[in-house]
Amino acid sequence: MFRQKIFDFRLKRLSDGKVYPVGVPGSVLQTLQENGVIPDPYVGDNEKYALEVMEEDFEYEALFDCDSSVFAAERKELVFEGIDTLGDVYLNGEVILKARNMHRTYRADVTELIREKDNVLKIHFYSPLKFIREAYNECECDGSEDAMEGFVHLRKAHYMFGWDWGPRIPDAGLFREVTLEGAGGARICDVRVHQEHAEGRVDLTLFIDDEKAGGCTSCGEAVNGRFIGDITYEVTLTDPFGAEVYVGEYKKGSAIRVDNPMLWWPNGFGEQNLYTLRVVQKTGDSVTDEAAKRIGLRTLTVTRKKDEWGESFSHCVNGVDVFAMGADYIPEDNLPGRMNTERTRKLLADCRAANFNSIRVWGGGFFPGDGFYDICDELGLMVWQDLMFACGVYNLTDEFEDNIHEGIRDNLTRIRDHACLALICGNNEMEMFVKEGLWVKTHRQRADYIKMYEYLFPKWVAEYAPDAVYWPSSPSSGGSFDAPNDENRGDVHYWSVWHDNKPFTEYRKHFFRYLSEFGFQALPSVRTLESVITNKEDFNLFSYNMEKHQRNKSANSKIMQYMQATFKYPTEFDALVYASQLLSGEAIKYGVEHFRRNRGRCMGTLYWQLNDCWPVISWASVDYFGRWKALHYFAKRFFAPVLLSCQETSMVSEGIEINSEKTSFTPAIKLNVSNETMKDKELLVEWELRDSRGKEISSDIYGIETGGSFEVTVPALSAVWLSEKHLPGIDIYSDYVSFRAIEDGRVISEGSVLFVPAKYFGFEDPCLAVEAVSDKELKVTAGSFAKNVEIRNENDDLVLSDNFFDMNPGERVVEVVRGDVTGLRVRSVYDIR
Ligand code: BMA
Repeated sequence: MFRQKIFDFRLKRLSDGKVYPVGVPGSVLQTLQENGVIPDPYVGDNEKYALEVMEEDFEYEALFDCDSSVFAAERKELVFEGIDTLGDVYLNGEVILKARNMHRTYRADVTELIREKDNVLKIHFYSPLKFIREAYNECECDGSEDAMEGFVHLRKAHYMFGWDWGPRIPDAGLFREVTLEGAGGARICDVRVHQEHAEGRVDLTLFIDDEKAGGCTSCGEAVNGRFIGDITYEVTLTDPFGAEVYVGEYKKGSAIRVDNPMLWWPNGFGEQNLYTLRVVQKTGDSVTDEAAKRIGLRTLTVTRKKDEWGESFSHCVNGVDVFAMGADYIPEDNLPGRMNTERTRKLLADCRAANFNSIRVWGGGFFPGDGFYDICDELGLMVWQDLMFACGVYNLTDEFEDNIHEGIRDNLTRIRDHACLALICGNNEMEMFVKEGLWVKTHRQRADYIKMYEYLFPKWVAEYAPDAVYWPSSPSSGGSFDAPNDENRGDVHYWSVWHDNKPFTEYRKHFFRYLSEFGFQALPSVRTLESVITNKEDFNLFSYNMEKHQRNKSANSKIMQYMQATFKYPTEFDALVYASQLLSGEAIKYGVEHFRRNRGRCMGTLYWQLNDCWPVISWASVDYFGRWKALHYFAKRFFAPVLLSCQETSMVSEGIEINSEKTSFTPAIKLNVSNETMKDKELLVEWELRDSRGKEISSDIYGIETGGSFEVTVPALSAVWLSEKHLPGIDIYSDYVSFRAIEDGRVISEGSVLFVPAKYFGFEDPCLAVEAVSDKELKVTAGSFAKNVEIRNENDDLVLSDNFFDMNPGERVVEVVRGDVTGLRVRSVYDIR
């Protein structure tokens, strides 16, 4: 097999005939912006110019000669990894394909058309806006009001038409590579690996060129999915250290045995061992094709067992039920050509750094590239993969069915052998919404829901990814409109904290089996906002340009409402950013800690959302530029493999307000250690009551126990409660409890709790100071108790080993993970005023 990349394209704007060089991957809008034709669509309200442009049609053109090796090959195919979206493709004047689906890999046999020299590859891109408008006029199918009317009709990532965190910028172009392939009489279309695990061994069966995958329309008679003629396969399997564990000819149906397999585990449970499988195809004596893939030896299923609460739901890896910890992933850019593996690697490495073991690819974007899954394999992130259907009712015509079938087949065959693949999910939120009748206009649409997600999709998954788990929707209890968001079964999206304005404490009333969405918005760093809001006057939460970067219409008022419940009014914009980030961190922490304390009943928390597709106020914990918001540091702490947390009885947990008739309650703490590792843990747990200066309060002041230190054994994969301590008579307005878990002399988890909202607590000025001890280490000092200490640099792009942490008076050293140490600043909750 010979391959030649076609990348030298030019973009023609048909309305004025102007021509620009365009990168592949790349796009129309990216090119127009780079050439100064349109302003940066992310700045101010510039998205309107980008949107206007997308009313037009565009043309891509590449002139190329064939590499002699490709040209000499018997069969030639053009492969398009990503066409966005409506493109008629011509080679040397003849139509070779009509692309209508962004979620597809297109192949066209060009053996007859290709010339040795001067080939002309042309793609006519039609306006996606015109298309959805006309389609909607013909058939009123509805979906999320944040996206443009008619978006459901086009197999193009939904978020590009707008979302409650995304702009309306439906770009067009080639967002992935184009390759010309030249093959001999035979080629490998596809290799699927099936694993059978037994005690001390794994048997691998290969399905080479599986005809059913359907991805090889052009293989022709020569191969056609069977071992025919004198085609043979040689297989090499190498272990994670590069040692060959199998080399030999492969006979269809036989098994490759791996003794003493090195298993693949998600982050926190073991190694991410990856084997490499190489398949060499020979026709007679000559090598006609080769394929390679990395696989992890593991079983990865979902455990659903009836129990006293309902039915469990957890990922089961190599027979072990694990607690999923992570977040929901959206596409990393609104201009998809700008995404690349390097950016993705940085983002996913930041997930691992925050102790994630899971990630959910949300269904309103597009399937990530191969690099994403490779990195998840390497980092040990289990992938919950939605199929690309979200918040919309679809018109299931025969044509639509064929189109989505091809898209699902292409992607499942591409990703199915990845170790990280934990689950394939039919859609985002549609079982729940169709049941409620949201966006549903006809009985037929309700019937089509079942046909798509509960008949066609499971059938296609069984065909193209038979070893993967299929789950009909997120959330779901298993399908058939049977209480999709039931808290006692399946997965749940819980939004009452936030969308329904419920206090953080509301999480504690629930014991979800697996929470796949819950979230809380925060502003990104001022530095991030400065990239899109250029006028100083606009640095006001409710200004026109700020609200252009806040796409959830009631979100700013929610931020302010929760702010009022928790902090003093932040008079400076920069303090507002900080306080809003703390709120988001506290909210999700409140939830995750509670769910981890109830490990067993609860087995997963994926918060909404990991990342952003442009600079915006959103639920993300890492912003568009990769800056960590407070939530990401909070996540690192609340997803720690061993977590010491405190369920406090406070004014907040008791729902008491200062002007309530009843204001008395007995403050209390109940500590819990959750151990999400495979090892039993011997820990020393300490706690003490302290005053607002951070001084330990001795037991005779209130005549109660005011501290303790004890050894605890926490079995692997369990959560253990320590006995509750009542603290009657303490001064809730100035006393707090500080606690920590110590393993082998090292603090591995710590925190503090207040008994009143932070706004009423009598913080003393902690006189914080920070200095760089070296390029790699910073030292912070506090004169008294400091809550949520944040250290920043000039560019606000520091990533530290810890940040936004609570500090008793004294010193603390943190490591610099990235960013330089110039212009250091430090603040704490004391500064929200
Ligand atoms: C969820 C998601 C998204 C949305 C988010 C915040 O339910 O599935 O559709 O962005 O809520 O509202």
